Amino acid sequence: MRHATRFIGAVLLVIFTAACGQGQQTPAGGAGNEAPASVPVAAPAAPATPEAKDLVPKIDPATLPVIEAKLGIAPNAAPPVHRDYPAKVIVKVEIREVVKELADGVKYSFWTFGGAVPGPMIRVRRGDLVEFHLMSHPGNTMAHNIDLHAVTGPGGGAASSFTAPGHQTQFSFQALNTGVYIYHCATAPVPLHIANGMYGLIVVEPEEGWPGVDHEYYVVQGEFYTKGDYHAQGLQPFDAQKAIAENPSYVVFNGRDASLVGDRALPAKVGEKVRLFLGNGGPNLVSSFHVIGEIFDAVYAEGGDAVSHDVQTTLIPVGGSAIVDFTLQVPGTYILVDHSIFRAFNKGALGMLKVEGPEDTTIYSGRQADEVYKPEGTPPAEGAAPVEATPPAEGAAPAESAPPAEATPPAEATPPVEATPPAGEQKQY
Ligand SMILES: [Cu+2]
Repeated sequence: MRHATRFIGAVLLVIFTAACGQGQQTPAGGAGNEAPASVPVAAPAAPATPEAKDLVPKIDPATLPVIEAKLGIAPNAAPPVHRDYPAKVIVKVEIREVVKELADGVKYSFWTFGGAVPGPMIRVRRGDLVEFHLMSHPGNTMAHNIDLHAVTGPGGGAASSFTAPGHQTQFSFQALNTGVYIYHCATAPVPLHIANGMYGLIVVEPEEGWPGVDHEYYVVQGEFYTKGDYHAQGLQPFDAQKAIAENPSYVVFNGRDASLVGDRALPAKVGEKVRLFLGNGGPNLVSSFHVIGEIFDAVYAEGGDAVSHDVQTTLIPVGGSAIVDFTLQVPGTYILVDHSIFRAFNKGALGMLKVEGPEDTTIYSGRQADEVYKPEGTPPAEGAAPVEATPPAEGAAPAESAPPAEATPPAEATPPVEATPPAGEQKQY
């Protein structure tokens, strides 16, 4: 059996190598999907390169219905498009430079799309014509623009949208590709504009839409470089040296420490399906996005249309995205983290999803035992009183649902329930 597997593997390798070779013969600039007719194709059932999507049908802008975009304000996603025809979608976004809280007692001078970090979530349908209006509040001090990664065209719209304070600009683009795309300011110095919070997501739905879910949330990671350390109080200026060294004081979701914690946790119920539209504005750090205690049923990796199933942690590149879908079976508090874990517990990259509903003790039992463990041959400590297993204090939250305050050990660092031997085995000690 093992030999057979190896043999099949070798054959596949040969076919794959041959197929790649053919791909290299494709003239540059071609779609590369079809081998020349004269070249024999070794594996007709397995195309050498992925199929290209159908081209977006031509549109006549003059005949399109005109729709004002409904934007999503984080953590709420923009509503689904629910349309089976292309439209001209008007998007209006105002740039505002605002001083807001980055953490409790900590202020920062943000540059924003729409007054918040991230900027509003924009949602259109593949093939739509997007008419983009960028307004800059007269009180702003800097010129800004926008580079939308969903744009096919130079600069993603940056040059066409360069907008001085007290001005408004307009350009349009057709959304040719499905996916979840970051937008950001691209005015020099670009890193500073992004570091100050100028990013958000534009989602281009496939023509047929995505499967429906019960909740769609909008979460964008980004880091902030302040002169003071994490939680140093007062108005904190930007620290260029920390930014160049990629050593942020804060790594947060939705532009603020604890933006999804406590009363601001994302709500859901047992039995519901949740979809997260995830982005990473950076400016520097790739995110290893994980939800503690959940497995993603589906991940649209990098916001594209390739769907992976049964994923624990997904990478979100800077200037990139992902969609994750999962169903909730068990109530409790689920912790959203960047699994580069010091960021989660020491720099703010931590959020919560609070799930209410009935327990299912088959799927997850909760703690079944906590008894004294004394391996054979362990001498009793001199004069030590026998240690009784201490029941948790009444009213104390279980580790899984405890809000990880600074001094609280992280949920993952607590002795995992799985490590506790079943009660039957434990009795032999
Ligand atoms: Cu800017």
